[in-house]
Amino acid sequence: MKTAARDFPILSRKINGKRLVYLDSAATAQKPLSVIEAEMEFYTKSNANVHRGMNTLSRMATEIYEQAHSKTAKFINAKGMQEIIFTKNTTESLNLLAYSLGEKLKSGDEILLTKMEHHANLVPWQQLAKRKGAVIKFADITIDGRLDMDGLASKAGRRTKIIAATGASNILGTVNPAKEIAKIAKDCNACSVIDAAQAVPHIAIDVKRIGCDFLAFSAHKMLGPTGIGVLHGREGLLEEMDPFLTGGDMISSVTLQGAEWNVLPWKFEAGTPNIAGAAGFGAAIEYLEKTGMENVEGHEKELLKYALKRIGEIENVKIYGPAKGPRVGVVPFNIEGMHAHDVSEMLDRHGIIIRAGNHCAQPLMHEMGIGGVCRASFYIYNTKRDIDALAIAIGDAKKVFGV
Ligand code: C6P
Repeated sequence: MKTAARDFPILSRKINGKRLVYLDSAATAQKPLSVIEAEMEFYTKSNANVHRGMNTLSRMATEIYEQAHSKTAKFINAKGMQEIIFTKNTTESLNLLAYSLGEKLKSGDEILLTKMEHHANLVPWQQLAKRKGAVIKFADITIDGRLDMDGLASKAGRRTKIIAATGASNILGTVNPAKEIAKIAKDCNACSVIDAAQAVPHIAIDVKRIGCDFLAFSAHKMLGPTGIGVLHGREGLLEEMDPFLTGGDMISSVTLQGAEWNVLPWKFEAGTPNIAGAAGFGAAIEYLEKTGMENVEGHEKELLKYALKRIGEIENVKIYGPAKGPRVGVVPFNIEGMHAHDVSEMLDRHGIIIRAGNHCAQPLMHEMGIGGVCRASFYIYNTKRDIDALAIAIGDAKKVFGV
């Protein structure tokens, strides 16, 4: 992708005397200058609290903050900013749901998840099930790393109240059929929740087309700042839910006896939010829109194809994940005879940043029968040259370890 790498200042630095090759965007993406500058501009020109003062600065801050909501709504084709709640990250968005949506669950109700979930879309539901006496069921994964959709459909039934699934796996890269999952939920009157932390940054997402009830994602994985995340929810459902956090700004009136809630989305945004983060997030969305999500997707597809071939050719390297079907730019692999952490450390010596371990998805590791895995993940600033560097460094690591 022509534009990308030079827009990202960090990519011109060296690591251990070598060119930085950043292959860990699934953990967090690097930031273009426009995002860094948007945060700086907010602090240098408009810093004030939002929704709190009839003064010029507060009005400017409020406008920037609200515009970021509108840009997000447009980016995923939501009805409007009333359906966009800013949180700290995907994890907080899913916890919000497990409390606010989960409140209506009763003993014996069922929550349907999958065996490829990140802990963020598993532990909050486990806690909810404990509080309410609900039952959690899991859809299986096929041998080639896809969701067993027939199994998922057969496990959904009269008692199912929530179906929560990842839009794209952070380890396998598998893109799940969110529209079909939402339809299965709708057919049994359950709410659908899509953990789109690894989907929104990489593929064009249209919540109206998918038809899901809720969608969660993080700004930091899509070129934006850390500390800001999104929960998209259907307006009618958000109206029915009580807030998870309470306090300032989320109320319309308060007496000593009680309180009335503010309108959406502010009802779910208690306290001073991450305003500078929202300014940066708005700039990140603008950057992705200018690039075009179809180009982001196309670029990653090409890199993925190249990486699967290039890394797949190396002897004693096992690559995981589906051989066919939609998949984001994530390559999980292990080198026979080497611990994933050792591989990661050896690659670091070459200036190559990957992630190794269980990637916050221990049950999936268990399903795959492995303790950990190396993961190279791509984004718009990566090139085939980065993959060549990875392949050479893997070869070198094997030599050093004699495997
Ligand atoms: N996965 C990874 O290296 P937060 O940390 O709240 O922004 O995102 C949580 C999360 C939820 N769902 C999926 C599918 C994810 O991949 C992540 C974050 C990172 O894989 C950090 S553990």
